[in-house]
Amino acid sequence: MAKTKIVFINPPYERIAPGYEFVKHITNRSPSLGLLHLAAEVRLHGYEPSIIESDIFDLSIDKVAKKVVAEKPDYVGITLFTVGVWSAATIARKIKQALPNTIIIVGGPHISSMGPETIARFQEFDIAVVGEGERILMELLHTLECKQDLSTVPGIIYRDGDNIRRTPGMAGDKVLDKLPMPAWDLLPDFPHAYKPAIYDFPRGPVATIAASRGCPFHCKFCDTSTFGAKVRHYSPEVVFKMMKHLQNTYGVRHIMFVDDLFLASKVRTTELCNLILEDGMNMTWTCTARVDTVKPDILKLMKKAGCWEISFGLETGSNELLKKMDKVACVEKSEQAVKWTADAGIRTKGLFMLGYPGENQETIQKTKDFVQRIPMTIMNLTKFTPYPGSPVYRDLYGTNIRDDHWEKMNGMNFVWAPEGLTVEELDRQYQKILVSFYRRPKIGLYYLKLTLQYPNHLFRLVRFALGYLNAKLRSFFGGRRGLLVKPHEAHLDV
Ligand code: B12
Ligand code: SF4
Repeated sequence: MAKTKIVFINPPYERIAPGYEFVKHITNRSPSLGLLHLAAEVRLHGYEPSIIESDIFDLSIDKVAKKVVAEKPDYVGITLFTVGVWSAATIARKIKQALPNTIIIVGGPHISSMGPETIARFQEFDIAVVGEGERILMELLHTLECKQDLSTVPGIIYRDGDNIRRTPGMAGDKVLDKLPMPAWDLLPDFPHAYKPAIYDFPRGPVATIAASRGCPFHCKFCDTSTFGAKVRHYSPEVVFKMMKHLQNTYGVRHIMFVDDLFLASKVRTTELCNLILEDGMNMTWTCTARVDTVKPDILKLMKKAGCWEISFGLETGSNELLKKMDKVACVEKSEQAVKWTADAGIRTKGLFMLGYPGENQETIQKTKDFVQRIPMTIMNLTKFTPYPGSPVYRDLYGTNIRDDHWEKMNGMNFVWAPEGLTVEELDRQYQKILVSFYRRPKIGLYYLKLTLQYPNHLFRLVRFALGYLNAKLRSFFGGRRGLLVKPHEAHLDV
């Protein structure tokens, strides 16, 4: 008997500002780990899943829809970040036109925070799954197959005539070990097509793992609605097993841990490091950490076990802004943590944002001073975006944010400006902060050395440089005097 088919889609979304398409050669191209987990779960229960990674293969909305229609699946599962909602809805509409009986299920961070609004707005989506998806999706599929009442399924949003109904959620297991291993084998051209941002790893191939889910902090800009405040985790043994599997089966040489709080437990981190060291596993890895979770002893052990880079959410150089963000951190602690990390021989990636409510010329100057003062090797600056699901979204909604900015919510557009600053000024300062960090001889020298040590990055850099040159020339010949953004595409009318 033919198996029931489910196509999972990571839809295309605007990841690069118009005019800057050449940037794709150096940006992060990681797959959706959520879909890999879901595909593994449904396969375990006898379904036949497949995965479409739109952006990684430059698939347009039309191409994705055509691919799905050709498959004639019984179900389609789409993962939704806020930025991808509109393109996902267009894909769903096209699928529904060709295959009216295919049931379209959505989930992911946007649904966990804006589920009812999204289902009400987009008739193309049939059912939404809120929060962690594995168990809920299985219960949902079982209920649909048996044509039972949807009100018995936990954690879903569905239509009942003209009404939108939401069922109560379910608590997840404290230990995640029972989940099947993510279905990396279903990813086309894995691991070679999936690369983190340039210089963000020493040598590929690379894969991602989420060793834990959830974060107990409540930073006001952060959307934690999918996994909530309770940290749940895999045992160190299972994380180690996943790393070993990736190394032995796919030749993976670098792991990116994407947990919100990889260092939530020093005990678990120590155990994982010891397992790696006992095995002699020759692998590098990166993770994220809060500045208050690192100390010299654990950093030294992590370095020995292959840790290559830690991403810290440093956010800003202003204590006043950190307080407004409820970050429960201070600039002095951040500085200490970055110094300890550098002393241990691990690179620091600093994650910053510009334009948070309360930002002004003084806080911007503090950030510029801060980034030059600390021994950080890579700086990631995002344009403050009030993502639905973050506490600050609720604070700002009703001022000058509009929900039809969803497709611009990718951290690369200012969809909101703090009092006293315009979007134009923020854009100017955005460039200046990055330039103040990167245009220093010691940073230039560092990247030169890194390129010589790991020449695999050179190829991407050359493609990026050629793309940039091409865009500049086209702009001059098109009468835009070198400006890369076409004027009508430059800003949102906030
Ligand atoms: C790794 C990561 C990335 C990677 C990979 C992205 C990807 N497609 O997965 C990269 C670097 C590419 C990335 C990019 C961006 N990211 Co990101 N990213 C993350 C991070 C740190 C981990 C994601 C992860 O792998 N989680 C583990 C897996 C298992 O969980 P999951 O994907 O959520 O899936 C589970 C459930 O959501 C649900 N589910 C998901 N999809 C579906 C679909 C169906 C049908 C069902 C039933 C269930 C379901 O079930 C899954 C299994 O339990 C999260 C933070 C977080 N804690 O999740 C931020 C996060 C998801 N990113 C975020 C953002 C904003 C972005 C960007 C838009 C901008 C930016 N600043 O980086 C871009 C572009 C987004 C895109 N469409 O890819 C926000 C999303 C907020 C929002 N409302 O949109 C988050 C929540 C960070 C935050 N706290 O604010 N990101
Ligand atoms: S920013 Fe980091 S520490 Fe703060 S709530 Fe989000 S995941 Fe947790």
